[in-house]
Amino acid sequence: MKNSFKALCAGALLGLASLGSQAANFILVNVDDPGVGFNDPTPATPVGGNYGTTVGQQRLVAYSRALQLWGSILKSDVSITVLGSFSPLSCTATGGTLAQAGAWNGEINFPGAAAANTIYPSALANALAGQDLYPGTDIVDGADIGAFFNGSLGAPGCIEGSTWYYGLDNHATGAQIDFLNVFMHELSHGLGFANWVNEATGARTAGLNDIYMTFQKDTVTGKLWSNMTAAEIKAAAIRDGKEVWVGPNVTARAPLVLGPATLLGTSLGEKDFLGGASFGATATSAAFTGGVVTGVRAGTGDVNDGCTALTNAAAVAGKIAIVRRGTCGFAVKAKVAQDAGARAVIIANNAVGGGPVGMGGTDPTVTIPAISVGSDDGNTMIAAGSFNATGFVVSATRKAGLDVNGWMRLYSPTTVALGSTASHFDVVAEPSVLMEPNITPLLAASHNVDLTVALFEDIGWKTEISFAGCGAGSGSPATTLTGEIYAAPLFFCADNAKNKGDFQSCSVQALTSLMKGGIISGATKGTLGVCAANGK
Ligand SMILES: [Ca+2]
Ligand SMILES: [Ca+2]
Ligand SMILES: [Zn+2]
Repeated sequence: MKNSFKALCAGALLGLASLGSQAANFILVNVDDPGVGFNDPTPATPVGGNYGTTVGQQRLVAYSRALQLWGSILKSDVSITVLGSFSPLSCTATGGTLAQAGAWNGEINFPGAAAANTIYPSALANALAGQDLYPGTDIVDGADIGAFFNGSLGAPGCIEGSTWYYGLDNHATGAQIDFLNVFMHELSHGLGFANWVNEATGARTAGLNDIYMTFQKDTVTGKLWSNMTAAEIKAAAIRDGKEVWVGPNVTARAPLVLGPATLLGTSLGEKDFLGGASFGATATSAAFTGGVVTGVRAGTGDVNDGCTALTNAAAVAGKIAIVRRGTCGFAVKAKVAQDAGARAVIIANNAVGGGPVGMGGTDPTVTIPAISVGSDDGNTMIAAGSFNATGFVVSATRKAGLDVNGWMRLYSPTTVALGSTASHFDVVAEPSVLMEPNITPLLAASHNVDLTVALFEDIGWKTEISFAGCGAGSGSPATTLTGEIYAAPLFFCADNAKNKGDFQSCSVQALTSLMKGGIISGATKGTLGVCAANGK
């Protein structure tokens, strides 16, 4: 089919399991060989609501829960086919691949497409078109998503000391990696939380835009990625802090999910900063409270680069110095500032539009603390010559993860991380969200997917509560504005109930507490109550 694009390469089809009725019905295609992965017969003790008694069963149960959860949220009349595996992936004793997942096929110019000549992941394209646009030569070829997990994790020679936690309650401890959180994250990539661009080259898949990139904006040029050349995309992809998501749903809901940003207070306004330099003392708020003076050196070039002795040491002494990145190492600049008598140093990025950067380098003789600021802020601060800093302040106006315009930042490290760059929210989001590049300890995707649903709605997904037994089309939202999954308590009840009566009383209790907590309305409680009465 000429409008279809293969995104991943296929494995062999060995088994098929259907996962029952949801608004969006997911079909898991188990591509593991007998005896490994999903078929691993090693005995296991039931844990955290996962009743499986073999490693393979527990993998299947946890995998299925993630499909149920997304199935209870997303609306589609077309089954979503997921190729799943727990076979070994590449790894060493200390690191390696936890999972690989993404869209398996893409579609353009189908009935219901909002944008022309724009690639949609096939799960979303099928949902919008109301039909399977590419049945394929077989179920593997025509699948929508591939999600492959590293079944060797924790074995000798493979990320030793870690294990998967297959409980359904997000209670992983210590070195356990919470599989449900990881899979909820990976499945999101396959459902559309990813662009189809190679950020190392700027090249598009088949030379076409994709729906995700139509919401990605570079705030330095003011252009959407869909309006950029490959060279412009390549340059933008590494502008840390300057790549944002401009979809209306994420933009509206992010302030409800995120906490306040910690910024450097100054007489010139609040500024983004980054601490944690690999040299010098720990950066504290007290150390960055007081007068700041721009460092000046003799000679040509950027006289504010702090690479040789400062000529205004008398003004800098006892103050916080500010100098600019470039020509010499960060630790060199810190030492020059220290030698001039500075008690702390701010180093401004010199890359056009660049944000604060992590600062490496070693010099055990550096004893003053250092932080970095972005180039635009840095230029303003350096041009001022002197100003006042008021330490690290909890911003009254800015949320952690949003840029100065209130847009959600996308992950754009200064070195491209293929597969991670741009297709995640930025790590600066706090509390951390599901779609940051790293799975963090406080995530609870068993019942909350924070801003992921908002992004799905931005790219065109319809969402609607559904639960086995109540069918599709109840017309109620599937999550709260902060991403709490309405059906999640009912899944918990189903996990733990011995019989239908148990399930119903548990469900009524769960729904009542949601209503009393102001999470769902009385009307939604009624809708879900019908589902609950028919479930289990
Ligand atoms: Ca298909
Ligand atoms: Ca974070
Ligand atoms: Zn990811």
